[in-house]
Amino acid sequence: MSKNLNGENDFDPDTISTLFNRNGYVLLENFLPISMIDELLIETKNLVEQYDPQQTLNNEENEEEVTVFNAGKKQSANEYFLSSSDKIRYFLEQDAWDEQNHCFRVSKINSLNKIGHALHWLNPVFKQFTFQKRFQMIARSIGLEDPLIVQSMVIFKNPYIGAEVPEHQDATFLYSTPEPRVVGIWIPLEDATETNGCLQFIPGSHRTHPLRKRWIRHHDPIDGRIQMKDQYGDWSNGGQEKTEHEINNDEEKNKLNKSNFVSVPAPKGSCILIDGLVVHRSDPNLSNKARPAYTFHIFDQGYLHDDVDDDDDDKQKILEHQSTTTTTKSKPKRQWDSLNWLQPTDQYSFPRLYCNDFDDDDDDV
Ligand SMILES: O=C(O)CCC(=O)C(=O)O
Repeated sequence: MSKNLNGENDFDPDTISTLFNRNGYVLLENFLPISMIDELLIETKNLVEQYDPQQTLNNEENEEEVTVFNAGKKQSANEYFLSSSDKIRYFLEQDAWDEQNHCFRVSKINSLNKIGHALHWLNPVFKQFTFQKRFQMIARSIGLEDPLIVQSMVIFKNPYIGAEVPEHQDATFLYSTPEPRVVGIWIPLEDATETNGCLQFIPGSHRTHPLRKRWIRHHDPIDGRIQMKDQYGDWSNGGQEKTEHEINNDEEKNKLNKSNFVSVPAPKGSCILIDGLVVHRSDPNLSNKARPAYTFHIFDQGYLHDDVDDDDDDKQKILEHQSTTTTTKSKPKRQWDSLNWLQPTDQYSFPRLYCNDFDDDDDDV
C-alpha cells in the first residue's frame, strides 16, 4: 500500500481496489491501532484458558478421540468440526497429541491450531472488532455490495509446532453460485515474518488459476454419515466431474512451484485482504516466536437491481440503503453453496457486515 506525502499509509478506496484487483491481495499497513490488537490477544488468552481439552476428548458427538486440524484430512470426517459454524470450538495441531501415550506433547496453549468458527458473532470482543467501520469501509472499497460474514478463526501458528498451510484458494472451501465471491480479512496479532510463517501469495493468480478443486459435503455410502471429499472440475464453468486420470493429471499440473510465491510479512497493526481465488499458503513455524492471527471470511451475496441504470448516484443510493437496513428487498445475486462444509443453521444466519454495527469506537476512519 503506497504512502502519501506525509509518509502515512494511504487507504484511498481506489488504490485499495486497484491493488486488490491486480494482485488478488492487499497489505494495509498501520491499519489498526496496536491497542485494539492487544485486546484481541488478551481475549484469545481468555479463550484458551477456558478451553478444557477433556471436553473435546470426551465429547460424545465426537467419534474421534481428539479433534485435530491438519488442513483437510483427519478432521474432515469429524462432526465436531462440521457443526462448528455457529460455535466457538477448539482444534489441535496434529503433532500436539501423543497417540500412543494419550497425552499432550506440548503445553495446552501451544497445542492449539485454531479456534473457530463463530467468534465474530458469539464473542463480544471479536464481534465488536469484526463489525467496526474500518472493515465496512474496505469491503466497500473493493466493491462488495452485501457481504455476509461466514466464518472467523484465531489461527495460532505456535512456535515449533505451528503447521504449514498448503497452497490453496479459499473458494475451494467457501464456494458460491453462480460464481465464487469470497474475501478473507487476515489480521496478524503479532508481527508475521518470513521466519515465523507469514502468508505467501502468487500475485495475480486469482485471474490466472481457475478453481479446479472443491471440498464438498457428501453422504458416506457405507455408514451414511456426512463426510467431506475433494471434487475436481472446471468450477468456473458449471463444475464437470473428472475422471481419475484427469484428476491425477491435474494434481501434477497443480503442484505449484514454491518460487512463484511472494512472501508478505505483515506487522502487527496491519491487515491483508485476500481474494477467494488467489493461491496462497504459509510455511510451518519453526521459530521460537508465535504467529497468531485473527481472520474472517466474507461472502458477497450482492443484489440484483434491474430497476436502476448504471448511474453512479443510483449505485451510491443503493449502497447507502443496503448499509442501513436490516432487510433487503432486492434479491441476492449469489447463493451460498449447499455443498460447502460450512452452513448456516436454523437458529443462525450469516450476519451482514453492513447492517450490524457493534462498534462504539468513535474514531473517524
Ligand atoms: O494463517 C495462515 O497461515 C493461513 C491462513 C489462510 O490461508 C486463510 O485464512 O485462508
